[in-house]
Amino acid sequence: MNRCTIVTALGITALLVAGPAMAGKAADDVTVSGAYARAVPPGQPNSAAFMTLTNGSATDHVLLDAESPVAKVVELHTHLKKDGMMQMRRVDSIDLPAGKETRLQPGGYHVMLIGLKQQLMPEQQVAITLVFKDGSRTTVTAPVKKLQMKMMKQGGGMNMQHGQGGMMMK
Ligand SMILES: [Cu+2]
Repeated sequence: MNRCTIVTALGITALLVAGPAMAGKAADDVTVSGAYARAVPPGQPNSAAFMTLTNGSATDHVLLDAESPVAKVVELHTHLKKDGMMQMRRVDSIDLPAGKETRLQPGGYHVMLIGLKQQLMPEQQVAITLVFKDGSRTTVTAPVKKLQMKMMKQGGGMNMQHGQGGMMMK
């Protein structure tokens, strides 16, 4: 009798676990590619991470939050032009429309890393967890990269970063 009850309970649990997965969780539907975090010099308290989020499903999803162990506070930000100046502003969420690619890139949406607990140097890896509105989460590993702008020294191609645009996340 007891055994029967346990088997039944397990069966119900299995149904409950399998059910939501079939509804299309954002973590399953959204593919993250090209993630990276910006390298910062010593003493710089903040940085940002960028990536492309591709929602390959027929369901709209929403990115609600992000987390990372390298910063005290992590926020979703965008850039707005105000009085001719680019300003950052926190956003409550970032829409990930069905079948569309949403880019987090310099000058636009980004994951803001505030109060760095460590210096971000090239070749390091930063874990970033994306939290979606439906409660599902994805953690990506973002390599730390120097942004291009400070690398143009003598005009030649010597300072070009390799692999630009060709990076794939596993
Ligand atoms: Cu920002």
